[in-house]
Amino acid sequence: MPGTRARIASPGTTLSGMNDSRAPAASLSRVLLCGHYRFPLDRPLVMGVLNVTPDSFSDGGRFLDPGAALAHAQQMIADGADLIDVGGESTRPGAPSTPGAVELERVVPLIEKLASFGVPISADTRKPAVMRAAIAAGASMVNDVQAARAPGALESIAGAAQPVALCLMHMRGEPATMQQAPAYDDVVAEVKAFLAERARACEAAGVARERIVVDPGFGFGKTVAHNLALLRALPELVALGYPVLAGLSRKATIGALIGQERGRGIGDRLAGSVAAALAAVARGAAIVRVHDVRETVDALKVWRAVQDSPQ
Ligand code: 7PJ
Repeated sequence: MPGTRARIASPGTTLSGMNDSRAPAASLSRVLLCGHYRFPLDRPLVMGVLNVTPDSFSDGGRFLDPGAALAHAQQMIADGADLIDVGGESTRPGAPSTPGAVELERVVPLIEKLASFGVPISADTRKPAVMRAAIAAGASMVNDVQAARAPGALESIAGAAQPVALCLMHMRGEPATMQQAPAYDDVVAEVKAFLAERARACEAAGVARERIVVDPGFGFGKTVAHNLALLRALPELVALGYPVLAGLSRKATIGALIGQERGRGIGDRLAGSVAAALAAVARGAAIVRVHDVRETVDALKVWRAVQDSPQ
């Protein structure tokens, strides 16, 4: 089986390796342009999470030290991460917002160093000033849990000197209050309509279609039932024609499904998280955002071997 990163193509590489028998309709984007990287989307990609915050729900405080953050990124890349997502603001439920200056200080020097590690670096931020600084520091992607709705966000991305990819995530409300009784008439239809509208707005602003990723935002203003409905209906989001990113790793829904009440901690969500990642790629997710890269990459290799085996 080809190595994970062997498929990261450089500028100008063609879509060799596409499996025609499984090629989707022409309207679906089968390539993701990410800074100067080009991913043929013929296999699911793994995005490793690197939180440089004191308070993120699962790894808060662990990677505030720059040396520890770089070492962790290096390990995730060695384990097969295709992208690294760097976040300097916790968006866990109940989290207060982080001042822009603090976020900048946390992520920009780190992105400058990570930009030469050989995989695209994504900046997980909602703030236009942080987006601009991250792109200038070498980020290849902006991952915005607010789907570029902040005033100036879209302009910062579409107008960047270096074209970047953009992940548009659905979130109902604000992190501080989003888990207080979230309600939808039809969660799948509402999330789908929101993502379609945001993607159209981004294209209208000048972001190329091949640079747009959409994400239902598991856990962002959603109950366990909402998350399960979205996961089950992921093919409906895939049908929008943009690569879908799924982030379920270590989230509260995993805890709820495995029986968190038995006193099990967040570190105990590994197997459940891997199962959720597999469920997502089986329904067409192009990228899974995970904390446990090595285990997820292993699971995906097994899944792909089954998918690709002759009938
Ligand atoms: C997500 C994210 C997600 C995208 C977080 C955590 C919680 N970005 N940022 N999708 N979750 N695109 O670290 O798991 O699901 S923050």
